[in-house]
This record gives sequence, C-alpha cells and structure tokens, in this order.
Amino acid sequence: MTDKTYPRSLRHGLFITFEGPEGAGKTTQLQMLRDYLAAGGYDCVLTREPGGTVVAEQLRALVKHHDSGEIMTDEAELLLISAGRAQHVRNLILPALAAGKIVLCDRFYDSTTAYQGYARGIDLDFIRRLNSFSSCGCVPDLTILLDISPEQGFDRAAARESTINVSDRIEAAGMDFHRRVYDGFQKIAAADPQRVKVVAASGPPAEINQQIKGIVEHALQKL
Ligand code: T5A
Repeated sequence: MTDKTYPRSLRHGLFITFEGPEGAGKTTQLQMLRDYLAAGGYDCVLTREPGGTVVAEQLRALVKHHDSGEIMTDEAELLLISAGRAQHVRNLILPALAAGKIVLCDRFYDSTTAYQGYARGIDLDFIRRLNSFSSCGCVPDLTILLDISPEQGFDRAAARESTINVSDRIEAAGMDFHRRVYDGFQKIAAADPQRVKVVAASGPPAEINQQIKGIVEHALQKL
C-alpha cells in the first residue's frame, strides 16, 4: 500500500467489524490493522462496543461491572447494549463513514446475536429486528471473525490478567455459555459468508495480521 492520496472510492467510508470469543485477539489485530491502514494514508477511526461514545461507555460500565447485588436480567442487558449502539452508530459511526473514514469496530451487532441470542437464549428474530433498529440499518461492509476456541481465548485473557476478571459479568458467565457464544458466531459466519470472513486466530499475531491485511486489501480494491 504506497498510494497516500485519499481514495475517491472511500467517500462513502468503509465499516469493518471484528468479532470473536473473549481473548480472541481482536484488540491486538485492530490496532495492527489501524496502523497498517494509517501508514497507507487512510483516515481510520478505531472504536468498540459496548461503548464508543460518552453515553455508550457509561452503559458499557453498567453492563460489564454492575455489582449492586440486584440481578441484571438478560432482557435489560440486551436493551442496555442496544441503547449504547443507538448512541454509537448515530453519533460516531455514521458521521465518520459520511466523512469517508474507515471505521474499525471491536465487536458490533453480531456479538449481540451470539451473546444475547445464541448464548442467553433471547429470541433471535427479535434480536435481528432490534439490531437493525439500534444500528439504524447500518450493516458492516466486512466482518472479521477471529476463530479461536473459548478455552484458548480464556487462557490468553488469564495470562494477561493473572485471573479471569470475576467482576466482569459476561466474562464470568461460565464455559458452557462461552461455548454457545462460539457456536453462535460459527452460525452467523455460515449464514453470511460474503460479509463475514473467518480467520484462524490461534497462531502468532503477525501471521493473523497478514491474513487480515489480505482480506481488507481485497475489500478496498472492490470499492
Ligand atoms: N458483548 C458485547 C455482548 O454480550 N453483546 C454485545 O452486543 C457486545 C457488543 C465486551 C463484552 O461485552 C460482550 C462481550 C464481552 O464479554 P471486552 O472487555 O471488550 O468486553 O471483551 P472482549 O471484546 O472479549 O475483549 P478482550 O480484551 O477480552 O479480548 P480481545 O480484544 O479479543 O483480545 P486482546 O487483543 O485483548 O488479546 C488478549 C490477550 O491475548 C494476547 C494479548 O496480548 C492479550 O494479552 N494475544 C495473543 N497471544 C498469543 N497469540 C496471539 N495471536 C495473540 N493475540 C493477542
């Protein structure tokens, strides 16, 4: 990637999301991709869900670390995550895309389908409609699914944190839950192979980054 002029075809931006189980390496790979694209002259915005704006980050903290003793229902969790997305999409993602930027997002609505749908068991058709509503119909141009077993992802997260973060409600939901998340992501990828590209994520970061760069370059060439 040597041409540093702003590509005309990016006037409508490019929306790339990263998905996968806990500890899959999304944050690591997103930063590597952002650096690569920025070196090529692309204007990138790196963001995440839950979160991404002030209000959405406040909702993220509630979803992840709520510890008042009152049980947070699955329905409330879904609605809080969706409320954050409504803020994030309208106040950050859509304006960035309208400005011709590449938006790189750590998780998006496929996580809602996998975690709140397949793993928590909330009706998938309702989640599909809620995803569409909360995201204002905004569909990622490309989704990279980092494919790693929940066990290996947890090993990585544990190596980073010395223990699994027990104050993180979703992280602490148990291995059966995280296996359902993993299976859910596989179903999402199988249902939408044009958009969702599965990348094996058990190898070294540089190797994974090479594969992702190839996929993203291909997407850029098609614009
Ligand atoms: N959630 C989210 C929902 O339930 N519904 C939703 O709709 C949405 C959007 C977000 C939580 O919210 C849930 C899912 C999550 O539980 P989070 O803290 O952002 O919480 O959790 P994760 O997205 O899972 O983030 P993690 O930081 O845990 O994992 P990453 O970003 O996938 O992994 P990363 O890059 O931080 O790497 C983890 C460790 O592994 C090392 C890194 O150095 C780091 O120490 N590593 C590697 N080690 C070996 N080989 C590699 N290839 C490595 N790549 C990274």
